Amino acid sequence: ESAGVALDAEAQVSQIQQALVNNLYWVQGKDEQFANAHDYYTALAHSVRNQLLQKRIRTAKTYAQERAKTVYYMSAEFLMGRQLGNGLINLGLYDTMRHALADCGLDLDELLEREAEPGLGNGGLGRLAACFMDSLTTLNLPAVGYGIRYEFGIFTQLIRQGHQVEAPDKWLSYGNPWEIARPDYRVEIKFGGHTEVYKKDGDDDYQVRWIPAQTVIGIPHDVPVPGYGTENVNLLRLWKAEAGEAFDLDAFNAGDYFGAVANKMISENITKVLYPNDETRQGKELRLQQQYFFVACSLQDIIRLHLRDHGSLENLAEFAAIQLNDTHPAIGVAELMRLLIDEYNFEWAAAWQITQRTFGYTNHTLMPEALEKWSVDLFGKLLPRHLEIIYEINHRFLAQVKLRYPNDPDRLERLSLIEEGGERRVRMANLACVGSHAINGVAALHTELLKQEVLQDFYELWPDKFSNKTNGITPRRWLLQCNPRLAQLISETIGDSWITNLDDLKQLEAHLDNEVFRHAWQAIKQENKWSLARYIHDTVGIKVNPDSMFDVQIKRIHEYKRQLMNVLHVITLYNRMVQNPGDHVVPRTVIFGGKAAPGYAMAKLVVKLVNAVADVVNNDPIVAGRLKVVFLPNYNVSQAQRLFPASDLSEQISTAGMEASGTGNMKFALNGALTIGTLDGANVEIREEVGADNFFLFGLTTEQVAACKAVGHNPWCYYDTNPELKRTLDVIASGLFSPGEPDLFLPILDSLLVDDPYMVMADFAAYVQCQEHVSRTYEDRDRWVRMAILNTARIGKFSADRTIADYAREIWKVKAVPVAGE
Ligand code: 26W
Repeated sequence: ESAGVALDAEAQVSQIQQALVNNLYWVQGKDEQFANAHDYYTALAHSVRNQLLQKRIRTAKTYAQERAKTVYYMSAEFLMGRQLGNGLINLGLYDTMRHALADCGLDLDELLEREAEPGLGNGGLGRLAACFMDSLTTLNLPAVGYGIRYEFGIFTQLIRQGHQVEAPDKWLSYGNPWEIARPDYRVEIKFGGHTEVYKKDGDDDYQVRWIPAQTVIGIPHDVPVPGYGTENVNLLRLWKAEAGEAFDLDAFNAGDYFGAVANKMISENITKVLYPNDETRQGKELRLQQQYFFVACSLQDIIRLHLRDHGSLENLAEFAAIQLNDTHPAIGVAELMRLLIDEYNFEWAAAWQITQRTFGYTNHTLMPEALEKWSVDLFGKLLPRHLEIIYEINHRFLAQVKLRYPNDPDRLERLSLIEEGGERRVRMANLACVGSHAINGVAALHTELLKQEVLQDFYELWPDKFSNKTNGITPRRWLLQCNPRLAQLISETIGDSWITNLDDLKQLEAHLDNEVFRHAWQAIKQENKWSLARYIHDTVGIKVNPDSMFDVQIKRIHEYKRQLMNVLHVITLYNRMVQNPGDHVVPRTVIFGGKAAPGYAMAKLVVKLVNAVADVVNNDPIVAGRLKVVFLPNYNVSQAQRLFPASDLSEQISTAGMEASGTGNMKFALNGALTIGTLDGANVEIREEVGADNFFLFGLTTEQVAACKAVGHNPWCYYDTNPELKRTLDVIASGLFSPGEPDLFLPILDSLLVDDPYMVMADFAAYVQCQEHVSRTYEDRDRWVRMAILNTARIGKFSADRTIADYAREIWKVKAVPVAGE
């Protein structure tokens, strides 16, 4: 029996090696003599991809046979992270592969590093979509993720003289082994032109038709999405825009060959680059084109598949659940109506019922400036038929509202899909609410605030449409893959069921009093910190002390996330050392990572401030290595996978009521970091789960922030009454961090002292005091380790498997369709 297993394993290893050599030869066109690490990576990627495709083919057959209801997750962003390591883990091949490669003198870790990161998202929203795809497949739920194949993903962040500089992200330049283009499933997408009324032959009714001005082709690129320990493989289908077949025949015929080819670029621009704005809207025409393009492509694809399996669109909602990831795909509501009415001859009422039953809408932000609104003018030029349909939806909707609230013109104005007064604009959140049967927020607090504030009128109209679905993360990438040492210790201690049933981590609590276990836990954190220290040294040349507390804030740079408050704390610690060099301090390494939107001046200035403070603090002998500040350039998913396992302290310090959920907060806790945080987003629920004793809470609550603003927040009084805060701002004003540019940071000081919209001044004292408590706790290392273990043990709720199971049961009504093994 065991000899048979050993033989099988040996056979598997030699099979893997054979496949690798074959792919090297036939895919890369090289043999072992000329192959470099990248060739080996590509060959290996093809081996894994081939296995995934085999499973994908069987999955597609099973789903079609079973006529299964399918989830279509529409998202302008999918921040998938690297695929090779994840594919190996999900296929159960990771260890075998490592040995098979080592046998040929190859290092798996080195090959994994060769993969370009597919950065097709900005931050939380895109990464959530990626975690959801992993969980959908792991739960055997039939699903397709629909999105955009950006030729350039989120920009590469460089730091030059402490300033952020953006460079293009050429992630496709060495090819992409994970995608397969499907030109046979191409679709045509129209833009512009006008509409006209006509009479169909033999029909008394008038119909509308759209005479577009331009046609673009959408080519699907399929990426297989494996699940953990399952035969199922779902698809991520990303659309690339190309010019129409005879893209400009007239110009060709007129002899303008060059002009015709140049014209091609206009179409291809649509999927050229990801907009790098997070939470701020820019009413750019190209962005609306991107949104319509991928949604229209996806709806045609959904309809093609549905008609193939079910013959008629009458029952679309029974077999298709389309989820709108924020309002970016909300134009889908108007597009499905157009398809049903103009192309498939449905009556309005029937089309509307199908549409509403098919769509669900997830809101991801409370920030008013992030709510998408498109100028009616721009909208009508690009999508004239859709604008008509939106007006008709609005007309019928408001008539219904008027019946319910006969004398409430203000309410009508607020609910309208069209914002009046000034430039008229289409409100995409209102369109999404009206066109969906389910609306959800992404954390308990966020959903409550949606109901009470941003979407209050819709909540009063349809309370039953609303629900909460607290975000989650995939434990595969965010523990098993990124923290193999901790994953192994956990599996040795409680078994490996936690990988697909994260609540089982609770069993770790029984081992809390086991000293050997606690020491092993601490040793792993220490090793992870050593390896991060090496990475920091290699990337930015800073030597950090691995025995110091690793205090980490990694997320997009945004004023509401308050990286500034963190820097102010660092300056305060520095001031103390300068004033009282002999005082005892708990050594810290404060690590920042994150990108600022290229047009967001204040966020970019914060990046510069962090780097400037680092320059001073890291080089002052008085500090004597007790405080180090590190800004890691180009934070992305791959870097995150190094950071979470090595963190001691997780900074989740947004102004209460502003962070919808956060998901990094969950990744830290899962990897045994303790949180210092406000009562915001999912922090509230994390604290509930891990226990108040195991969470460092500080700061104003949402209600207190609102009350403070209502009476008129006066930041000056904090400056006047808190000498340490005064000193900290004075040091910035002195120019210590901006030699030769004394006014550089004035906009930051102005913002803090004039209106302080994010309540940094109001929360500062509480934050500093809480940080002192953190330091004292860290000194009692055994206590800290116990708290860390409890964080990991009690974080099970935040598995994306739980989140997806909730969506599946309560919104999508989809059931698992497991694919049988070979
Ligand atoms: C139109 C510009 C724009 C672009 C992106 C507006 C808004 C966005 C996203 C909705 C921003 C985003 O990523 N939101 C984050 O979503 C995460 C997943 O739900 C939450 O955990 C974060 O709190 C939220 O900021």
